Amino acid sequence: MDTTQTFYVAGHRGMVGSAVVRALRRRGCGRILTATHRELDLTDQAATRAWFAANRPDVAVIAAARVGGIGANSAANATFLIENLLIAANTVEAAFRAGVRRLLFLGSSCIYPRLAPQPIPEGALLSGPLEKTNEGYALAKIAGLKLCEFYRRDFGALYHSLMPTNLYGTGDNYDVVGGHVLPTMIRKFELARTNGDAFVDLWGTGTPLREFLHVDDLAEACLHALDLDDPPDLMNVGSGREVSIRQLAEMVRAATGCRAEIRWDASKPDGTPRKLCDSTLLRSLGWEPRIDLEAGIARTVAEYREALASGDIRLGH
Ligand code: GFB
Repeated sequence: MDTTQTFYVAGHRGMVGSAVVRALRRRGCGRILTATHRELDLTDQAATRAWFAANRPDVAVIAAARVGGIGANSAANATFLIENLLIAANTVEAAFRAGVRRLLFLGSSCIYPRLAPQPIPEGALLSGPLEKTNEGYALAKIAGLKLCEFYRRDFGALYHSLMPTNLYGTGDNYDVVGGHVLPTMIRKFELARTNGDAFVDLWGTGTPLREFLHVDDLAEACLHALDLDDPPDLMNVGSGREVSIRQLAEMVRAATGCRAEIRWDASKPDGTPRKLCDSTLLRSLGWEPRIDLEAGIARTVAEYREALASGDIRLGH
């Protein structure tokens, strides 16, 4: 990677974008452009075109998205589809018009069919029906990765994508209604511990299997992908380790020191039964995850406590 290039990280205030900015700085990249939502609304095509034309980065990393856990997604498929579709279409098109040489688009492992073979290879894309709880988000991300593939094929632009598994870590959103499962569990167990509650209510049956990756491992994967001269159009990024939601709950409870009993609310959705990425392709190109789940959870609990104490924490959208 040429560290003298100008990088634009879309979504730099989010968990993924902020991790990418930190990783670029660690690499010695000095010219990193960012724009807050107020400065640039990526769902606005004219504004996005104008921003790219004025700033002309060499490389763009598209980590901006409306994201959320199973609750947020299943309640708002229309919003997740339209906002993420606009962000993908506007950034890819505006980047190309402005001569951006390289673009890395970030998606999610929910692009794959609900009942894809496990671990899920990249080739499973579009081979079956999607999980209904996040169909809107998945469709937008499929459109985004296909846009990159087609701009590369049709116009020779070096635009490519990574599809991370379930992420967690520094700067996560601790919204107990709309958030992802891991930060939500941290918040629920911490609240129960400090309130002395007897029970913590979790969703579903606890039987679904999920794979978790620390966001700093994903950020290194992004830099790794950007280092490749001829990257595959699409690569999965996962830790390779699967845990059940029930196991995850026990791990988070232990990490917080909470003694409350877990109650499972089976009226809430389980979502897809299993979602383990096959990350052989990226691993064969030299990337590997470094943060194991126990250590990552311990670190995230400590960061949650610090963020809560300082008031610098996201508890909703
Ligand atoms: O991270 P999460 O919300 O989303 O995890 P997905 C959902 C799983 O955790 C389900 C269980 O099996 C839930 O039943 N769960 C248990 C809980 N307790 C809780 C809780 O208190 N809160 C939450 N949120 N879940 C998301 C997609 O799917 O994965 C997104 O909706 C994205 O689009 C993301 O792709 C990576 O893993 O099911």
